[in-house]
Amino acid sequence: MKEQLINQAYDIARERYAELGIDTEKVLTQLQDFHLSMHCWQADDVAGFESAGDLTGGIQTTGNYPGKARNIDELRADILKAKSLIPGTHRLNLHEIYGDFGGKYVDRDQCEPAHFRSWMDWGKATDTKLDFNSTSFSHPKSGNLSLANPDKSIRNFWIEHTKRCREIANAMGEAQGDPCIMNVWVHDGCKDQSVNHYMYRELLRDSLDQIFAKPQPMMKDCIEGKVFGIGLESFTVGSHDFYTAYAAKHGKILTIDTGHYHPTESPADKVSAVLQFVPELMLHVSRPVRWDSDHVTLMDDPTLELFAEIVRAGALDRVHYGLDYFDGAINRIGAYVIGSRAAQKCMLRALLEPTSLISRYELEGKTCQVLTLLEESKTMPWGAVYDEFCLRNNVPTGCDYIPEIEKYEKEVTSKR
Ligand code: RNT
Ligand code: ZN
Repeated sequence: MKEQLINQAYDIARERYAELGIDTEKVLTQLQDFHLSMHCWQADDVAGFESAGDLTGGIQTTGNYPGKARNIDELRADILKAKSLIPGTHRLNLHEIYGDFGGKYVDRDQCEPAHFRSWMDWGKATDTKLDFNSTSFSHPKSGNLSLANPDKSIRNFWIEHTKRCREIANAMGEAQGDPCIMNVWVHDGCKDQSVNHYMYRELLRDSLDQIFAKPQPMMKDCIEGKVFGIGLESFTVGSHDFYTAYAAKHGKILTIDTGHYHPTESPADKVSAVLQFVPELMLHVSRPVRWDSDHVTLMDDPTLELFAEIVRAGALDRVHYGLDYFDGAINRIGAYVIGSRAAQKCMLRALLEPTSLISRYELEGKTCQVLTLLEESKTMPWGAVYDEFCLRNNVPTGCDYIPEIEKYEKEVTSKR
């Protein structure tokens, strides 16, 4: 019955969109081809399996909702549960601290592909391609400076770590026959007034040059800047200017984390600017509430605008779609499902925009027509198209995933 209603609503939506020259069947195929890179760290508040140490490095999770994943098996089960409620096929983005260390302490300058072999097997078995991240935070040598540390031994330690991470990423890429996207984000910065900025940035640049010197054909590097971190408020070595310039000069992928900009700055507006100079983008889709708070992604205006800008730029295949939020205050499976589905809805709405029609009006100077189309697009029946997408992917439509999440909570996560 419900299925029938969804089909009927979709049929109507298809005709409404056809009037605007949009083929919803084509859009559904495009959406099927839109793969998120789900971040493993929402499942356990960025704890990882290396040690029981605190989360450091200028990032924080708040909340202590019960049931977070405590080990690799729980984390894998949670990810699979979440994936079963999200239409489409998606990647998993791992941090180095999520290796399969077999109960041993493996320091960051000792990690190797073997520690991720079981992840690669799991990826194959579950049709999940892997992406990767070096981890400079939550370690006794993290301090305030890692790759930009004037102390040679500490800097070399992190250079070694990051080089090894590229080896691991390359092995993942080989195993899955598809490049693994590896992100480098380091927290390096200063809490208070400081004067050695040129030196820190010179050191970071040199560290990156060393790290990237070896070609790794089955992985791609991306680099992520930000404005500030908690406890490192006054200065960030890896600022946006720094990484944008580095990525442009060396042909690296730039990571845009939507929580990493000044509050009135638009991450969406970066897309058409930096894609003139960098080959590709990696997104970290998040939701900053007053600061880089990493709340669960929603279908909000900044995210809609971001995906719209990618589609308008014709850059769908030059972007990698990572998620990056970690809310410890709500059901973590729900956090994955809400955020992933929200990102998909933003992409769907971007794909359903009558861009060529709007573009024509714009070039003819018909601003009223442009605004009309943009405004009316908001209330077009895109929701019926998303429901149909869920139906065709055999996942619950609308709020129907609530009982599934409640059941998993009752039977699994509440017993942890
Ligand atoms: C931190 C960055 C970084 C991390 C993850 C865990 O501000 O956004 O991407 O969130 O690597
Ligand atoms: Zn990020």
